[in-house]
Amino acid sequence: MPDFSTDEEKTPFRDVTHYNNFYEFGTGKEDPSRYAGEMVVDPWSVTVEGECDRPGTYSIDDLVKPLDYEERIYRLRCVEAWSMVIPWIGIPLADLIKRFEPNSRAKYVYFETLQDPEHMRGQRSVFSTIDWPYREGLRMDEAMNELSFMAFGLYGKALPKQNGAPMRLVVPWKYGFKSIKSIVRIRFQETQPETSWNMIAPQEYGFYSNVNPEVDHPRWSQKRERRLPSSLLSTNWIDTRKFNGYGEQVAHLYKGMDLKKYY
Ligand SMILES: Nc1nc2c(c(=O)[nH]1)N[C@H]1C(S)=C(S)[C@@H](COP(=O)(O)O)O[C@H]1N2
Ligand SMILES: [Mo]
Repeated sequence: MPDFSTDEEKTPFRDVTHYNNFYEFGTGKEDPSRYAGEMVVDPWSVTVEGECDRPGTYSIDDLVKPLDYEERIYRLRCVEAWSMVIPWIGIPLADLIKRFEPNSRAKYVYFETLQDPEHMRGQRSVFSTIDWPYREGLRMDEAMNELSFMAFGLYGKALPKQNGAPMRLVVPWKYGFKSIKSIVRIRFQETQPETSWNMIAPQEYGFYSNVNPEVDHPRWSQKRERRLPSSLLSTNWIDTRKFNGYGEQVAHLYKGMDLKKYY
């Protein structure tokens, strides 16, 4: 299965779990590993609503148990110009979505992260720019693409809390912020959903946000990325690839669209 793997060196477990973005626990890269332990993930349920024939509240066990896990080794490219290679455990997002039987009005799927300020200190911070809960979304055909993945684990273990336990999205051809963590709500919609970073700064973070080295972020270049781990002594800069190297599987989704405009 060459499409779902890579020969590139995997980022060590330690870096995958101690250099994170999860603003619910603070904006520092080590805040999530330090504080996500406070998040309560058991019990966990996910509300499914909107344009589908099987709405309802599902326990995480209901969602996970009947399905077979697979491993996928994907590149993750953050919009901040660092990247990792992570072995995820999970299921194709399409398989999960089909169980809810979206109807013909479902053009987009929206996701929401847990909101629990008592246990998520970043949600209590007066400096926070995000209007909680963290929100993301995909066009339906993007969500049904074979690459879109719902992860329950990494490196063969259940997802660490700082990586988005118990269930997070992985959309490897888009900037990392689309891969929303600790999901509690899935909604099928006719209209394009509002998404957190797009609401904060639409000129910097588009709804689509496909990885594209030809379109710079207004404040920095996207031509290259720092492949982790890196230190002051050794920084591994590599060229960023269009669609993060997944163009063969996804470029067709954007035919006729101005990818610069939709950044
Ligand atoms: N709920 C939530 N999901 C989130 C984020 C966040 O702050 N909150 N950060 C995003 C960003 S910017 C990135 S790069 C990835 C990082 O995933 P990782 O920490 O597992 O590597 O998570 C994404 N998902
Ligand atoms: Mo990111």
